[in-house]
Amino acid sequence: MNRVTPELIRLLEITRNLEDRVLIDLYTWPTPNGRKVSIALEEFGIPYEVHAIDIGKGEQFDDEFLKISPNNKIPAIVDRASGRAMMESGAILMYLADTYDLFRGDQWWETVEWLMMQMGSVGPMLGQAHHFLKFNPGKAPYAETRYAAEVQRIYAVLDHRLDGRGYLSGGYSIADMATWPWISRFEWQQMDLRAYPNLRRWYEEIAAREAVQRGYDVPNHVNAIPMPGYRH
Ligand SMILES: N[C@@H](CCC(=O)N[C@@H](CS)C(=O)NCC(=O)O)C(=O)O
Repeated sequence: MNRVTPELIRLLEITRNLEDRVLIDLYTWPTPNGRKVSIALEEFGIPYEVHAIDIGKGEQFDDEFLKISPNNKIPAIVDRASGRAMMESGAILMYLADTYDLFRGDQWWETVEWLMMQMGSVGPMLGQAHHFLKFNPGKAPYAETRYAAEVQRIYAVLDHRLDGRGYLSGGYSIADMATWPWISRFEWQQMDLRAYPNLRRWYEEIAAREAVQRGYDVPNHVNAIPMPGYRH
């Protein structure tokens, strides 16, 4: 029979203190790449402290930040336990999955495959679409055509992958956490999610997660999470 001993009470106190202790410093801004990591930290339940790096004001070029993120981009983290500083959202997500043994998907290498697909295709191509379609329309017709086609191709690939599958790699994983914030900019990409039923189902399901809603508003609230059929 288990007894409540003074040792057990002490152990519970230590565990509670550990839960309150900040483990990770997060340097970020409310963009798709930044939200990948704030959403992950919320999902993992890791106590973290947020440091806003205003990339509109050029704070990513400050000497102190460059020591953590030499490529002058958010997100970046510092793990207080090891002192390790890390840049690159994909590497950070793998580090968290590996360190805490969570959200690895059903098969680790499939998770890595879809995470890398996000890092190599989803992010860079959709990011270019934001530049040319949303912020500079009419300036470069070739680029607009090229990136609009790439966005449509990528949405179709993801929709096909999610046909008969809940998530990109078996269970909900870091691959989904990396991809979802980019799809949340579907309006900037001039995409109608209603034309991609599997991707839309996946998107709405993840949007309903409380950890995702908390992570979306880090370091500050900009807008409500866009939902298909609604305009923001
Ligand atoms: N491959 C990087 C991309 C990070 C990235 O592009 N971050 C943007 C914001 S979404 C940034 O910090 N831009 C500032 C700049 O380029 O000066 C990652 O996934 O972490």
